[in-house]
Amino acid sequence: MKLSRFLLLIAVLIAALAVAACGGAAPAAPKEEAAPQEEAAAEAPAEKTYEDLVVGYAQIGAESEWRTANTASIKEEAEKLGVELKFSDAQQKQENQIKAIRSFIAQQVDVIGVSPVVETGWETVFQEAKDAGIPVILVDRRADVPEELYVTYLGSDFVEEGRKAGDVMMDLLPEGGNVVELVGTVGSAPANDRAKGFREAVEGESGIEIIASQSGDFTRAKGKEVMEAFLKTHGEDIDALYAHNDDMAIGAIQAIEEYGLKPGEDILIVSIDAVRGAFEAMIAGKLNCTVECNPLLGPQFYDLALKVVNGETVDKWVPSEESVYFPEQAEALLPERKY
Ligand code: GYE
Repeated sequence: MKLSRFLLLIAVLIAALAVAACGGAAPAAPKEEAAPQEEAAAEAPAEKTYEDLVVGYAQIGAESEWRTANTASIKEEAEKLGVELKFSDAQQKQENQIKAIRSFIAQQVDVIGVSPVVETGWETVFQEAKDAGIPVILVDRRADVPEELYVTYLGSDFVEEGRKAGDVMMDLLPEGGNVVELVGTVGSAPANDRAKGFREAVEGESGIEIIASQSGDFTRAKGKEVMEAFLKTHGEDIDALYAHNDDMAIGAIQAIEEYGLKPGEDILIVSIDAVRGAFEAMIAGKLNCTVECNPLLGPQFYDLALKVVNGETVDKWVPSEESVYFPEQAEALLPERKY
């Protein structure tokens, strides 16, 4: 074979190989890969967006400044995201919350959010939601039910809040003293846990004695009423008050003033929530400390709701981050406070 022919043959072979490699095989490959992808896309349900979400929310009521801020956060965030929200106010009655949940089930909402007013008595209705395939998210307060009956709990560590309040009380009363306690709603998670955490902190060598403990149901009116009764019985023997929320402390402040003593001086006060009213009371020198409990749970709630309906796994507890505030910081911080 002549050299020129041989070279020509080589060139033809190289060209043929090139066509086989690029032109021939290439179109086949994506076809093979595309097929399973197309199949998967056809099988998987389309991801929901916030605009597709229908959420039922069984709120407790409007017992405190905290609750008002919490409700506003849930409603405003729904509006902002385009979520369809069915909101129910149970006026602090468990039976109303249960009714609301049943009506959300009947309306086939995508997700149910609930702040259980008390811890017990939820199994039946949560099971009904589960049977209907509707996930339940506990917001703000826990319920005493088996874990498979809710997808997640979004809220605070109330025991830790109680411990923080107890630590502050020990700093305020280094020699110990007589403390009266205004308890939250009987049987509610924050009342149970804030009582527990406080006791954990002060028991032992602190010299702090809880001489009276009664529920003020988380409201100003009841806080005032119960503080009046404490004063009637114990009068000037009371060194300090531990209130499970700011509203009851604010009610108690009135009772103490009407009794003729100085709140914040004659009777030291530590409470929980860190609402604006507490900052104002600290600025006025009538409250010695407030432990923060964040009510602005709307954004995290809808984020979780969307993840849950789209089949994503979420943690069983999503805690909120919180702080402790004293009178010296109150004036500077008040303008920034959102609740
Ligand atoms: O501390 C109180 C409200 O559940 C954490 O409920 C919430 C509590 C809050 O009424 O002010």
